[in-house]
Amino acid sequence: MNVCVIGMGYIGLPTAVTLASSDIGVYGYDINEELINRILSGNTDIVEAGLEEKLKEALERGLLTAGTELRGDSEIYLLVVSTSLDRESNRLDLRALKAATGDLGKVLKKGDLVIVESTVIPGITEEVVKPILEEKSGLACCDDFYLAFCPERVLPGNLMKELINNDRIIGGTDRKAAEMARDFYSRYVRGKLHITDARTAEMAKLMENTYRAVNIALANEIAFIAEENGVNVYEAIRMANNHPRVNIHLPGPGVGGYCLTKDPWFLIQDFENSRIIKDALEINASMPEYVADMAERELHTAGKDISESRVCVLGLAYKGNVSDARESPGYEIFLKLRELGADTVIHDHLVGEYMDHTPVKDIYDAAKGADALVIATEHNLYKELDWKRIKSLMNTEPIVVDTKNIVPDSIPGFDVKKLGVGL
Ligand code: SAJ
Repeated sequence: MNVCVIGMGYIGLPTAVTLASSDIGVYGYDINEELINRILSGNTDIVEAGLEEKLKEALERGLLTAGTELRGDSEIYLLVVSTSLDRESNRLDLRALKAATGDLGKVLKKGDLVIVESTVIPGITEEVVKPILEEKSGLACCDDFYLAFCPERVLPGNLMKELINNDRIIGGTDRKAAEMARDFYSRYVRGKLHITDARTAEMAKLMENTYRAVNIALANEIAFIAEENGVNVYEAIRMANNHPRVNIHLPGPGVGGYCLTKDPWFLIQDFENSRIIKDALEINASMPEYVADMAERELHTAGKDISESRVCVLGLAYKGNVSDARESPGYEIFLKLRELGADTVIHDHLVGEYMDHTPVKDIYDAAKGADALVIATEHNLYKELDWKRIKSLMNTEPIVVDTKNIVPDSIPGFDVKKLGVGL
């Protein structure tokens, strides 16, 4: 079996490496030459346990090769290019997927199986991918080649394990395509493989991430209510979640990452009457401003004006212990604090550069001279801080605003304010 992975990004590269680790020959294709060269030298920017060593091993064993030319010598083609959100229209941008599909159509052969893993709205596999492949190849779908949609569902931070252990939904454009895709995934996936049609699978993927985004919005709103009622939201959530059918998520500084910020928009892009999903997106988007205002209030209580204060945001990554800063709530908080006039610095030891901004790598350098620390990401590093040392570096009456509930409720010498914890 020889598989071609089209798009060697956040999902494509770990998938290619996982396939090679299962003794499947893989060719990784991407239009980005720099990325391909980095991969071929055994390096990656993606911080995921086991990824880099497995990449090196796959290259050494000759099971993984990669290039910027799409070849026609595979039997299975995975389309794993990123599908982005057009921020102007809040609609799915299909340009990358269409271009990759067009390239694939030119090399497609009789008997090949194409699997779309990129997140799309219902209908795209059958109404966009299929006609492009048929037109470019001159072949007929379901007769000459086979087409299925199978969304990736892996959690960044635990990617290498989830690629193998998670259940998969396989949406075939016909039964044969679904069965061929199931045979393929059964070569390396230990989770269950659920067969359905392509349109249902496309919709289910969007529903999964929307479920999570809406539930985080609910947790955020509950945090506001807890603050007003003098309740500790984390304790209240712990209690409520004792109920066998309740699973309240955690509040936070906003929802980041490449998935939960865009998939709910895809789901409602042609559904004007959305109420709950739209509101949830708004609540989540308002959180960075809410957190910046919290910091301003706490500084004010300590007799300090934010425009004369230095505030250090801890965490540029969109969530704990990952290097990915896309749609980072920490960055949004950083910008809001600047708007409020604060002298602002942002720390992250895992993120390189984001939006032309390079975070400070050393936590103790970042805290120097600060009046307030705002914790925006649950990096393990922030759970093990030497508070005595931090205090000695910061200004008088230092403040900690914790949006992730990771520091102690009280720290000697600090005024600690937690999101969702009322007095
Ligand atoms: N967050 C909260 N409260 C929570 C959980 C998360 O505020 O209770 C925040 C995080 O801090 C982060 C954002 O939400 O900013 C998203 O984090 P996440 O861990 O919920 O999810 P992602 O975006 O890293 O990955 C999601 C996963 N989807 C689901 O769990 C339904 C993953 O399985 C998908 O594969 C991935 O999206 C994707 O690629 O679609």
